[in-house]
Amino acid sequence: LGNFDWQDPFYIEDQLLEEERMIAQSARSFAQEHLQPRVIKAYANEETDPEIFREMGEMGLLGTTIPEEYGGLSAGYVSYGLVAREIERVDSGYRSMMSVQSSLVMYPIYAYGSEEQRRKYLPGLAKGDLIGCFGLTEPDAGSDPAGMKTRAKKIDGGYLLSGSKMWISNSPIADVFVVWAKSDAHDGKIRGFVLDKGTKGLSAPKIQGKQSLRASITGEIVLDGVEVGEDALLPHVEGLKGPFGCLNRARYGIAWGVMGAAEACWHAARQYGLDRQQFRRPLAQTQLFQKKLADMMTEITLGLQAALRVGRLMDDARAAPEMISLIKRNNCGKALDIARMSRDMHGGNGISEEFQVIRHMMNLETVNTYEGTHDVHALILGRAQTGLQAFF
Ligand code: TGC
Ligand code: FAD
Repeated sequence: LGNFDWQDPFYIEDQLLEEERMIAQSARSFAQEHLQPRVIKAYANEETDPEIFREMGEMGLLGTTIPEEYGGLSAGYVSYGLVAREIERVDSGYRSMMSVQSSLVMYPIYAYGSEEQRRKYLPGLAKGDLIGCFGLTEPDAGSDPAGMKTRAKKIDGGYLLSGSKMWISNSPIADVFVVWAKSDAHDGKIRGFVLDKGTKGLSAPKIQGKQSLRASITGEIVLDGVEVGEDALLPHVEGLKGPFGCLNRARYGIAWGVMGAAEACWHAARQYGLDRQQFRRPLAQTQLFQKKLADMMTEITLGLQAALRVGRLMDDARAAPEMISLIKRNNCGKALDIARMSRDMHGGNGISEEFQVIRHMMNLETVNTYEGTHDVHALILGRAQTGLQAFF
């Protein structure tokens, strides 16, 4: 029989290719050296340093799966997931910045865009010289994006866009806006548009006062009669499968990312339990404490193994959206439970910024909600096994 490694019970590390291990290692060094030292202050002050995009770009962490000829890394989805895990080990907000840029902005431009759009935007987005955002959610259309009110009206030589988007990561600092609207020129079907910052009628006010994901800036997108040319339309997709094609990738990355945040909380709880004495012995020498550590280890190990399995299927082009719903939902819910448990195991210190677990806990509330809430993914999985849709 083999040895047991408490940090990696199923030898996930062994199941990775050499290239994947190297990408994970460089993402880890970057996250620990460049992101960890600034996150406590950034979160406290609700500040996002846009320079982080350039730093991630320099490390090759933006557009990991996009071909090299457009500035990406031509790596697979397992590599992308490993990057998400390492960044989210520090903070879900930083992972959010990376995953919006990679899966929700670069991917649709690559997959649905014209050659001109690819060449115009992808290299700058990969370097982090350009910052992107993705506008699907609206004030009255969140879980039900088919209910969106944003419209694209055909005009001479292009389109007139009107409407508003809500809760959009990166929007106040974005240069490139991927926006979804119902187009009257396409039978009212949903179409994607790529807009440039500075276009008349386009603005992106910041949403202030978030108590979660404070290191990642969030805003609205206001489209007050924005005129764009034909070249702004993403030509190669129509309908909800456009935005969902991007969400599949981002949700998959989140399933890895939240396991990074959960690992940070687990390791912190273990160390705290070894260091802190009560009743003349370490907290870690109590049955209740050890049971909680065992639960954390179990859920994280299973969650990582599941994410790796789906990543391999993604790389083989065999992953179904329902598999992604399963791991997004499970891993977010479990990570949130683990963060709450770790907060509790730290006692009073658990509420202090210094111990960091409450920041992960607050962040994971958002991650459990965005990209399809925990319950919406349950309904997707319910429909998949009964053939009955229970959304309405
Ligand atoms: P439904 O009838 O199920 O489908 C409509 C059309 O869309 C297609 N489709 C998919 N295609 C590819 N992948 C998927 N996962 C797909 N899901 C659906 C479907 O095949 C159909 O195509 P067609 O050609 O037949 O028309 O649509 P519905 O309106 O009943 O949808 C229900 C539901 C709940 C599944 C869906 O609307 C949903 O998932 N809602 C959640 C919304 C959501 O995830 N929003 C995310 C916004 S972006 C974000 O949160 C970014 S945060 C990023 C960060 O900061 O990290
Ligand atoms: P609602 O849809 O109103 O849901 C409220 C509650 O009702 C939830 O518990 C939900 O599960 C439940 N519910 C909804 N429908 C049903 C049903 N049929 N049956 C049972 N229960 C139901 N969006 C973007 O487009 N781009 C972004 O970059 C982006 N970034 C975000 C960043 C942050 C910090 C946050 C908080 C959100 C972001 N979002 C973004 C929006 C996010 O995707 C939505 O908040 C999410 O999809 C849920 O929509 P909602 O907030 O309108 O909630």
